[in-house]
Amino acid sequence: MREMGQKIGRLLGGLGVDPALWADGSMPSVTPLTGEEVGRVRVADAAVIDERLERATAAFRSWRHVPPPRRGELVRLWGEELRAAKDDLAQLVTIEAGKIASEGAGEVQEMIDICDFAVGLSRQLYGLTIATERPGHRMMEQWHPLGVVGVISAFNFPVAVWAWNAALALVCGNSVVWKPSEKTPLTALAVQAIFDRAVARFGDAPEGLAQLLIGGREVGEALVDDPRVALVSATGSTRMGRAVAPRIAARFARAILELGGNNGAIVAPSADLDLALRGIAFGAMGTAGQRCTTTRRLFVHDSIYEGFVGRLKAAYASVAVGNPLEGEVLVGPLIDRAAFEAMEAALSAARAAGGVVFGGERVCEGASYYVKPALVEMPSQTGPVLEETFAPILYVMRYDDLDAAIGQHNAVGAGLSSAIFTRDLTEAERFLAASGSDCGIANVNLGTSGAEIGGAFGGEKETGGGRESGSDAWRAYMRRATNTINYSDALPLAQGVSFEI
Ligand code: UN1
Repeated sequence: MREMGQKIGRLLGGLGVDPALWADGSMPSVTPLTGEEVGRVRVADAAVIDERLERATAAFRSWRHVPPPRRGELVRLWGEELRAAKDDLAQLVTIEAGKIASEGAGEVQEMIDICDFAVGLSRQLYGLTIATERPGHRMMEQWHPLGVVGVISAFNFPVAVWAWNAALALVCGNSVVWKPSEKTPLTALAVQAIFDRAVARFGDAPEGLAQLLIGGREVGEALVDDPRVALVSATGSTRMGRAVAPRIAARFARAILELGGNNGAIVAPSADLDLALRGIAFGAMGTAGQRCTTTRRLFVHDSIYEGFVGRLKAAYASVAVGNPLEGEVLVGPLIDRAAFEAMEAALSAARAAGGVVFGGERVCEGASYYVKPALVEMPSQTGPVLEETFAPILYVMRYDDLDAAIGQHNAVGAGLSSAIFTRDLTEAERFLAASGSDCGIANVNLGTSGAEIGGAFGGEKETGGGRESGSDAWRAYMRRATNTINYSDALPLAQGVSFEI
């Protein structure tokens, strides 16, 4: 116990986090590696929330005047600080979220990548020049900063999701207020300290440009309801999204919602089965099944079913589960007891619906929750298969007709990520076509998880429709103004309307 506390203290101290912020507060931070408490953080009360939102509003008012490439310079410095802090921050992610070392490092790399992207973007916030029907006129679009951006993030990507939002929001001229998951406050404190170092080097950034609000549901609700917050970017369950979306809509604020995923993959007869096996193993078991992009449903063609599922089971049986600080494991712990109970409940429901469960056992007792990933052969897509359970459960089903399999694939509420493994071009294209996968992400010959930052990230239907990260996702963080300028002496009206006075 003492050892883990000391390690955390060393890491946070090295990253410049004031011990007063995490050592004697009221909210415990627990590591899923052992179930021990490793910190006690201070929680923002209503007065602190109000003060920070006031500061964020003032910061926005000044930051919006700073030229975008100069704003990009802050993000460039932030990326440098992240590079320097990568190993320590990755270890904190491992301790607080339970990720294996390479996934912890990968998550910090994702932050660095989005910083690089945002620096380039800071010179590319392009608007269009549009052909106008009126002589002596010019029509164009401008993209202006939006306001205070509220970010609500989940435990499973405790640092990268904030970075996707913050890096874009900042170059777009906004200020940011972040409510991290209650399960991962220490990584949030570390990230804030790293960001503050970049601000110090930058020199003249307004105070309160990016701030942290640690706390429970009430903090998230404050961001959702406060008229000072122009955009709420929320990552979490569909249930959470259903609760917050109408409240954000009621005050006509903007929302980016990244909600649940119930991601499916299809393995077609022509697939490279070695590659498919690896793609599915990482997608389904990686991060202990706790990514929103985790592969949860698998449709395998009848003609290859026995052999392929047999190989998959062998992979499930051999995968190393355990404490990522103590050895070469591929699957770390579930985040907490509630996650374990949800997994148990889903497996019972699957058995009741005729499923045959392989794996899924808890591998140690005590206050931590390590489980063998579960593969469940299902007679049909029913019961728990239709829901997202945030745990390593892969439901496997047979198919014989691709169109029917795509129909089944799309017959769930969520619409985040999807994949097909095939070497048949027509099958691949059918999966990617308008009548194919209905997800925001559709891949061929790679798994459902592990997207890179250059593409827009997000999904349809109950996933919420939001897009973050690359491509033109930045537009959600700005407001568009259409400007028409008349440089003639006449006033021709559009659509040929005549109005002579
Ligand atoms: C999430 O699980 O909330 O595509 C985000 C991926 C990661 C992001 C996941 N780049 O799996």
